[in-house]
Amino acid sequence: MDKVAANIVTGFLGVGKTTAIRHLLANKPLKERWAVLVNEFGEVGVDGAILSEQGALVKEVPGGCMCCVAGLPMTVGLNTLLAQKPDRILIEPTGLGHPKDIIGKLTQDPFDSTLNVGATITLVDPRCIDDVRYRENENFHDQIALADVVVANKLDQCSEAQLATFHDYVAAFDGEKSLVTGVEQGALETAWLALPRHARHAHYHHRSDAEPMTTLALGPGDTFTRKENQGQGYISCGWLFSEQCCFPFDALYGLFSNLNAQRIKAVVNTEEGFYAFNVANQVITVTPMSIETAESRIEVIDTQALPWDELETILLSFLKASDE
Ligand SMILES: Nc1nc2c(ncn2[C@@H]2O[C@H](COP(=O)(O)OP(=O)(O)OP(=O)(O)O)[C@@H](O)[C@H]2O)c(=O)[nH]1
Ligand SMILES: [Mg+2]
Repeated sequence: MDKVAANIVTGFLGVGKTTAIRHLLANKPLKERWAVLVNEFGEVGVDGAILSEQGALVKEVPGGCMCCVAGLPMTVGLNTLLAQKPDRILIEPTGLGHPKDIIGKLTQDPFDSTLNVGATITLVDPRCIDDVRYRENENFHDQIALADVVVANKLDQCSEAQLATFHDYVAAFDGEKSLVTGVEQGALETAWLALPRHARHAHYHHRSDAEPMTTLALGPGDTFTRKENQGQGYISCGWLFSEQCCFPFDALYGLFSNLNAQRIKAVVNTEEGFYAFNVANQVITVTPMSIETAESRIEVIDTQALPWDELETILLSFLKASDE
């Protein structure tokens, strides 16, 4: 049996992984079918909806690092995609995951007989390197250590000096890199996926602190449900709203713009249609989507617990106001 090409596209929370995978999907060879396995720290899973817009086969593993959540969601997700015989699988681990263990798991039994894992691409926001909170973060470090291709993203936001610091920082890592470069808007070239992978002897260790995975779902007649997650110094709260819920666009935009959270991601049914809302580095991006009916998903991530109840009251008040 031919092995299926696979690549990991990794990088810290909000660096632009999903944007980069969308770009790769838009530029893939026309004849090929590509699939995406997307893993999120938050419980509701927002990136899957964003990536599905690109017409790829998508499988989501929400609720924490996919090598940690028990119940084999990563194996189940990969097998579901492999059963559809794609030409390539792109894997987006959560920015708050364990890239070493994920690569280890993908390159050993049983996946080494079905997947041909190519270059691992790590995206980095050069502005983070001067910030000790990132530099001292084990995942941030591991993601660069394990990369074959290191790409500075968000070049539009960073200075020449920050870019020079990025190149010096990456050059100081042991081990060969196939390419170190920079882009805007995750504009990765598909040819980079075929660059050589340098074996790094990562070995998968099953984590004993694994939490069982449960998929967040609405009960019959429920308007919404919510779930929090916590780990690696981050806390998230995600809400899932029923298909009937419709939010006022301006009120939601105002709320997300003023909420002081490290990361907000949402795909929401608004009075103006479906929109993806994204906040990273205090900058909000809004993208119209072609979905017609779906549940609305909102995920907020920060290093501390935010007043989730208050936030929920505000979200529900928007629904009441739009009913009137
Ligand atoms: N200014 C600027 N914004 C960018 C660039 N690339 C991505 N973004 C924005 O950064 C935000 C996060 O992008 P995503 O692609 O969702 O990032 P991610 O790494 O998948 O995020 P998580 O999955 O939550 O870790 C979005 O608002 C993007 O529009 C860029 O080159 N420049
Ligand atoms: Mg993402």
